[in-house]
Amino acid sequence: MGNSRNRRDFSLVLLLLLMAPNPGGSQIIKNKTLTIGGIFPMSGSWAGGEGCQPAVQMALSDVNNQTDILPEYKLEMDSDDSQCKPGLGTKVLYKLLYNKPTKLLVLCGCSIVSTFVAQAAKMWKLVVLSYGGSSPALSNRERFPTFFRTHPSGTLHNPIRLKVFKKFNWKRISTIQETQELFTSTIEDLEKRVKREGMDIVVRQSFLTDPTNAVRNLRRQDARIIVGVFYEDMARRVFCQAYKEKLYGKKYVWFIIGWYPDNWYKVKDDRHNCTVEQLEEALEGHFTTEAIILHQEPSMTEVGMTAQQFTERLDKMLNTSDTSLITGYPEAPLAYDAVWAMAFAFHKAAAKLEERGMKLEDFDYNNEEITDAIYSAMNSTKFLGISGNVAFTAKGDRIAWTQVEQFINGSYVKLGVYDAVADNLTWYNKEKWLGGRPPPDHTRVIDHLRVVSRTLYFSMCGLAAVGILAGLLCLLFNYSNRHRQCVAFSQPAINNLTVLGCMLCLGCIVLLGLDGKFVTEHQYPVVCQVRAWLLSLGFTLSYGSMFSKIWTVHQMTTSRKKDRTGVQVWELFVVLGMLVVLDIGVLTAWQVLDPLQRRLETFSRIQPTNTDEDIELRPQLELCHSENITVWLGVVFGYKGILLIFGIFLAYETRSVKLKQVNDSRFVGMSIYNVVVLCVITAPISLIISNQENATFAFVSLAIVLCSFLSMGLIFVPKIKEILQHPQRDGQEVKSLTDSLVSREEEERHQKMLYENEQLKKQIAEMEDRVKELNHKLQEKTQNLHTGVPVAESLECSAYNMGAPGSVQGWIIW
Ligand code: ABU
Repeated sequence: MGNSRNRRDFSLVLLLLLMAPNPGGSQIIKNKTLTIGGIFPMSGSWAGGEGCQPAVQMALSDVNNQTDILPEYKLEMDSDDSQCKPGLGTKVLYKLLYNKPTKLLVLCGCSIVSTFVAQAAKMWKLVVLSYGGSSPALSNRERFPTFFRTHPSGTLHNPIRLKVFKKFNWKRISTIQETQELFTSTIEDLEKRVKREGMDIVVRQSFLTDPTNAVRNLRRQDARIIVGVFYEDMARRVFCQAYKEKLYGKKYVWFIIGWYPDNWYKVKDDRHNCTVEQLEEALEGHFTTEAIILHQEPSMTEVGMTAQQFTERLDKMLNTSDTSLITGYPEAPLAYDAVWAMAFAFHKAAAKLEERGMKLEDFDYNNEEITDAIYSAMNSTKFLGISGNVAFTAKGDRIAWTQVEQFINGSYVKLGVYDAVADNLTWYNKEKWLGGRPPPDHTRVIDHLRVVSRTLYFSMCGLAAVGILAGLLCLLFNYSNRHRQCVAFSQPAINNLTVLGCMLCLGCIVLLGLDGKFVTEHQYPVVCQVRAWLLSLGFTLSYGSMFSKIWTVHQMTTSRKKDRTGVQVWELFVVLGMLVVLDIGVLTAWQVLDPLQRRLETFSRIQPTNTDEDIELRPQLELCHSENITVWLGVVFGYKGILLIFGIFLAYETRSVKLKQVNDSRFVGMSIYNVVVLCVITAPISLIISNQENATFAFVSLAIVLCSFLSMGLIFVPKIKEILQHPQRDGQEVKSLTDSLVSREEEERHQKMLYENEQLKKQIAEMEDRVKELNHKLQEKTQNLHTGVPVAESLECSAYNMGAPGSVQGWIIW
């Protein structure tokens, strides 16, 4: 308490002294010199020396002009350029250490140099004060025991970033960083904080020298809210790549470090190939976060100047019209205050040392007491400087407010300030969004159920309805013409079952197109099961009845039973019944053991074409599925396939059979051909295209419609035609349909008899020729009787030549 009052009194006195005019502008005589070392990055990743070195010079001159601060001592500085390279920075440190005079403290900037310098300096008991070291890693007292900085730590940006994320409800954050301890530790701190708030770092990318792949990966991984931490030179390359990858615009929000000079992207840089306009386009709308490092009030500070006066003096020193291109210009107040902090600390330490009979100039890199005195004086230093309230935490860190700005139309607009100590964010509501509103933190993925097109569905239902109606008419026709021979001899009961089967299959078309548009998730499994039953039983009834007919015809024509007289109807029903029982058995087992369920198949996301909203559609398709569906389909397709193959064989075998009792067997055979061909095409193709809802539905429905129409047509159209052509005929029907039993065997016998007949005719013709010849010879003999040739001898020869007595030839001759 007393300590803090002392500090306040000290500051007040100091302020009054500083503000008091130097009487008569008299020459201030300070006869002793204290030398400090200065390491300035004049080029490289952060060329902050450009803006900070003049500020340091200004501060040294201002301190030296004060009689009450270090009245005996004049501060001098030996400095060199580190190019923001740790190796060169260390070399400069050694040069400072090994060259006289002894340095009492080292001022440095740029985190990567500060880290090396601060780590080495402890060996020389040297206090290091950084005006431009933001690395959170520097807040490690064990590693850097003599380190202080006026530059706030990079982690100071994270609380305000978090506030903004929360404000706009962003929970999925992506990061991209240059691989430097400074940035890695900033991102690690951000990750911890983000997790604590229930958010997530979803993408983390880093790069060493080339950001191309890291930026590309951000795009690939759908990064939207991107925190980028890198030096200014890399920032230009990152945004050039972001421009090329189109990782900017209304869907993206970039958060970058705010300590670059305002026109940092306009600096000529050969390491990227984007124009300033392109960079400006990519940068539009990005956010920056930074510590507030310029006193915000117009009031006088404790270093005898207002912030405004400081800026004017610095601008004059820099002698440039555009300070927005000078790196280190924003940090210049930190450099200026660093010198003042050092001066106050030396002043305090000198007084303390004097009590112990020691002096600051006694320092020789071994004297721990002097280092401790400077260290504790620095620790307790507190004043209102150009950069605001200067004070150091136990870790040597600077405490400061932070601000967030947005790049709107080519310039930075302050959106809000955050006081981390009071946890208070003041927001000015000046943000602008390229899309008119804050973008979401990820692409909104909307599940999109792929359903059968309504037009297709209702068209197929219409066709199915026509088919069912046609089936009903066929049933009616069968009933009303049951006494006509062409109907009565066609096994009308079996034909009715064929029609019924076709109607069931046609009805199934309605169920095939029932999807999420019409039924709920819970109703869908029922639809699946009813579909399976209807289609399977419909097929068995229609095809099975045709099969049983053709089977019976085949049995009839190949039967060896002599007493077989006609078709037994019960035989037809037995065959069909067996098939139906088999079907019911398999379907029941399937239903009980492994019932069909609704399964959603998900496809790769697609971009909707009719909206420019940041959404993607995830297509999903409802499918009927059961655990062992392949086994069940194998069983069902297996026995139905065997039935189809067997059916086609029987149809071929009985292709020319005309059976009175089954007068339409040849049409049934043709119908079987059709069904087999359509099933053989449809079954595998529908399995292959099962993820194309419209194509599958159209294909299967058309196959059902074709099978049903052809089957009913082939069975009923000839009968209808016959009845229409001969409406009055009763009991006599078309010959082609009702011929008597003629089997292929009979046909063969008939052919054989014809052949034998031909052979006999030939033999008869030969015999007749022979008879003619003999008659001719006889006539000659008769004439010879009158000329003296013996008749008996002549007859004997002829008889011998004609064959044995009693043979056909012989019989004909005689
Ligand atoms: N504001 C500049 C910080 C530079 C650095 O930490 O290296």
